[in-house]
Amino acid sequence: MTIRNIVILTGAGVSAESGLATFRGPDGLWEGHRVEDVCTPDAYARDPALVHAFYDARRAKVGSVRPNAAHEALARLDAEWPGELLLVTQNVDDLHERAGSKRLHHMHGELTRGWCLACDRRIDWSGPMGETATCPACSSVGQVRPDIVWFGEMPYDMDRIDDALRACDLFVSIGTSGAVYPAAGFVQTARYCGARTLEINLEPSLGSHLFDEGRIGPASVEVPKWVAEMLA
Ligand code: BJW
Repeated sequence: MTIRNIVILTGAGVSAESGLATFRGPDGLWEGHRVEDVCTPDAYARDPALVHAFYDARRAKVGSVRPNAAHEALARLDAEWPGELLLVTQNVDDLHERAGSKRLHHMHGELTRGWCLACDRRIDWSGPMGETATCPACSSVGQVRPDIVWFGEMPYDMDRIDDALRACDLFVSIGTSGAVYPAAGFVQTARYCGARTLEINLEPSLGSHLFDEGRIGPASVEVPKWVAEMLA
């Protein structure tokens, strides 16, 4: 089968070796809270200080880490692959773009963006946000929340992702547990439309039986190997 169009999905595992905690691993709790208890609109309405503290801490941590060999290899594939390619990340860190990826979509939002609930604008954000942030666009105070897709909210640009999945010849899932939808269902869409499917993970994910091929190992080793094969 000739491969021209590729869709790649990444999850927290691709950034783990840069030093960012995954959500559902042994280090997956944040100060005793499960991600499902912090990353919801209800949790934000109930305790905005807690949710801001979670994201302020993660924004600070991301600023202190660097892309690893997996991010770099995916950026190389983006630069050198002659066909269509879309890298869809569930991650809210900016390590893919810092490595150089261009054809990139953050389906769960970005730590470096805020969303003003008063004027509905998305704005670049660095440093802490907290409960009393002033919107640089409309000057409202205390109305800016992290521009992150929480449980029960619609991930960004699903139509674009769906079109890419339906047109791809190869779907590759890297470092994601397959616990969160709609991302966990991408493999089924791609398969249904005739794509070959590959999973790269430290251990088989919940949906590993849906993939044609699984490569078990750290992303920093397995992704550069796979990219080298694709570009050979
Ligand atoms: C390595 C590695 C190394 C480690 N090398 N690998 C019941 C059934 C089905 C669905 C639902 C349901 N009830 C509710 C839903 C829907 C809900 C959902 O899926 N809930 C589940 C808990 C069941 N989903 C939603 O609400 C979503 N919205 C939605 O569905 O809208 C309606 C809709 C309808 C139709 C079409 C489209 C939409 C929104 C989901 C928002 C998720 N948000 C979060 C938090 C915000 C972002 C943030 O703060 O960072 O996103 S949750 C959290 O999980 C985060 C992640 O992006 C996401 C996925 O986690 P990920 O990346 O897979 O991390 P882990 O930790 O789970 O796994 C890490 C993996 O890496 C592991 O496999 C390791 O082995 C591996 N690994 N080191 C390679 N070195």
